[in-house]
Amino acid sequence: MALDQETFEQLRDTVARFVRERLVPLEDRVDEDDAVPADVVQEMRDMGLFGISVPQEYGGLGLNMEEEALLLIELGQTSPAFRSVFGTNVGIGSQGIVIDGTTEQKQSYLPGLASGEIIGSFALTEPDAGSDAGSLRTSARRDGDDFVLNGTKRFITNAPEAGLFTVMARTDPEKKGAAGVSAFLVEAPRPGLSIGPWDRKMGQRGAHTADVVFEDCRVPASAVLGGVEGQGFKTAMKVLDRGRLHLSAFCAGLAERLIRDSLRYAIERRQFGKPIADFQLVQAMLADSRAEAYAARSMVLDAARRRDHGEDIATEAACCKLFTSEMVGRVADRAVQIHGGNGYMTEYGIERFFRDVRLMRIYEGTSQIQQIVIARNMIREAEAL
Ligand code: COS
Repeated sequence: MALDQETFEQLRDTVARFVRERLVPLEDRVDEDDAVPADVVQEMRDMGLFGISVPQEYGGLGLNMEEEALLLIELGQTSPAFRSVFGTNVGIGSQGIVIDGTTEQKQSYLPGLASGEIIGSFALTEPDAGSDAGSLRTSARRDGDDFVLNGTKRFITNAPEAGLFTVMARTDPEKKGAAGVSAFLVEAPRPGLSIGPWDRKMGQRGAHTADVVFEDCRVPASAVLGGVEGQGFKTAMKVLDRGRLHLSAFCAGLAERLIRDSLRYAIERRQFGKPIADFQLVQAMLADSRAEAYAARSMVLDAARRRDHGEDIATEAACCKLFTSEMVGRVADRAVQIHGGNGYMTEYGIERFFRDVRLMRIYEGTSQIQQIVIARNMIREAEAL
């Protein structure tokens, strides 16, 4: 454990109480306003949520992956929009710097990301480069001591709020695939960088995504992450391995919330003269959800511990993302079913979760990409024997 057991348990209790008492009552309002209230964001800063994964020497809490997963399971007990406020700072918006940044880059950016003063964002996806991330076309052309960026990034989480983007761009136009890609740390706002209007989405209202457009946007050569060109794709993959575990833990938490709501409803709701929880067909749905959520929690914590022990967890992270995101989709579907007509109505909030969790199977790598990663790694390992 990175924190001593008692300190960590206190933190976990504080987060669980914050979720229960502060965030859950705000779920409808966040959905209606499409925004998390500013005072709640400040409370998240004060609790250190923006910096849970940033090393303590740079002002964060320096949690290990297991501790982060345990906190994310607590944070999954409410609307995903809340996690998105600090999620990029904890994951894809900071970890490129933590994993591959130079000492100067860590000193410049990590304290601000950890405190939540700067919002970090990760710009990989493009209109024509989603699952095939290595085919990205945003270019970074060397010009004296600078690079000049041109291109469009799509669906970028927290782009409207971001003060720092980790941008994957092609520095070597001769190399078509992953090898020609470099990562840049681009501060915003700056000339040549513009943010599109907020995307209108199926769910997760309150979490914002938008296009990020570079038009002759000039950045100094010192903005190359780690100071080495051609490493950007690998950095992105390492960041995503970690991000996939983070999201998997979150899915496990979301499932627990949906199961709790479903169980309570099944006990209170009466039909045919008794609680619907007495009916075995309802019990089957509850039991399947419980068993799957337990499996999700167990596999996430196992993979997190392995990462903390220094193991390469690319395969395990993909297994977790594949299983937990599909699992929470099934759990949400059963939650709607158990709630019957009420599950379809906005008032109960279950249909909102149903829409919110649909994204889990798509972002940070679709289920199909996770399957490809798992199978490719299996074949590679077998061939290496
Ligand atoms: N960690 C470190 N390095 C990795 C890696 C990982 N997890 N995965 C791949 N790499 C390295 C490879 O070793 C390879 O390096 P070498 O050329 O030196 O051998 C390089 O990166 C290219 O890898 P690969 O050949 O596997 O790249 P592909 O173009 O075939 O793409 C997939 C691989 C499909 C797995 C990748 O494009 C992907 O993850 N796509 C999904 C993107 C995504 O999740 N988008 C979500 C939005 S971002 S929030």
